[in-house]
Amino acid sequence: MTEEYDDEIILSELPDDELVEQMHDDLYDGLADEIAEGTQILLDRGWSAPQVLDKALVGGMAIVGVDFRDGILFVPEVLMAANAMKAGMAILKPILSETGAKPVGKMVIGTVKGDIHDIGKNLVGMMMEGAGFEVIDLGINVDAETYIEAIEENQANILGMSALLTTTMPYMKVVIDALQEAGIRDKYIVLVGGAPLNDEFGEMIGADAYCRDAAVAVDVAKELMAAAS
Ligand code: B1M
Repeated sequence: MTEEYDDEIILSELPDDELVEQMHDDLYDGLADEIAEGTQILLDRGWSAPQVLDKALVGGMAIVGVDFRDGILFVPEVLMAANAMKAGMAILKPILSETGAKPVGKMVIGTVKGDIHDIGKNLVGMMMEGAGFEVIDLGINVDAETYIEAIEENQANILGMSALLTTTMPYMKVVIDALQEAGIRDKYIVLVGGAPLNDEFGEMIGADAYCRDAAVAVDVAKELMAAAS
């Protein structure tokens, strides 16, 4: 064994708090295999999937976000970090989306036109599935026509839109206006989310609710479904 291997960090030997810190570093460095390994270790130690997601993955991505904003990290590095985050999410997905119950409703979700950020949207989809909703994910860069076709064809109850850029969030209003013009706005619950949004924006564009995070999206979806029935 060479010297360099002597220094190798064995993730499974770290106590929980150091492992989480190491995972933040590994996410920052875009190390997908290590993130997958760390995620599995925490689950094996009895952490719940939402705990791992929140503390190890979302917490790590928040650090990446700050350094991206400050010009310390650039798009290629952030893409690597996003891929590493997805490796962890792939392990959590079956747990977060597992449900024995029959679907409580249908949601069509997508990231709006011009925007390719999909991590938050994917998370919302997983959590909604976990809460018993059937989720039809349209992916990224979705235009109004595609959203409308999908909700109508699938007879969905909820339309979910995600936007992470201040330049793409106004497109949500374009979609809602298109629903109005087609005379079908009141048939659907429209939920919006994404880091640059807030309650006022949601209200201003005519959405039924702005959802701060995936857990809120689930709660609000359930509440509004119950109120509509
Ligand atoms: Co981008 N990016 N990015 N980026 N990126 C942000 C958003 C930014 C805030 C970074 C920064 O400057 N600090 C900034 C936006 C600034 C602004 O508009 N004010 C930014 C920028 C500028 C850009 C580019 C323009 C950079 C460039 O090219 N120069 C470019 C745009 C590309 C495009 O979309 N056209 C770009 C590109 C990228 C990557 C491709 C490198 C990568 C995306 C990879 C991917 O998604 N597959 C990326 C990433 C990773 C980020 C940050 C670092 C992290 C986003 C993320 O995944 N967060 C981000 C910084 C940040 O947000 N702090 C940033 C983790 C995720 C779990 O949180 O997405 O907020 P979030 O989702 C949450 C809630 O918001 C909510 O629930 C989720 C889970 O709890 N939610 C919903 C989200 N969607 C919802 C939908 C709902 C309900 C709730 O529907 C009902």
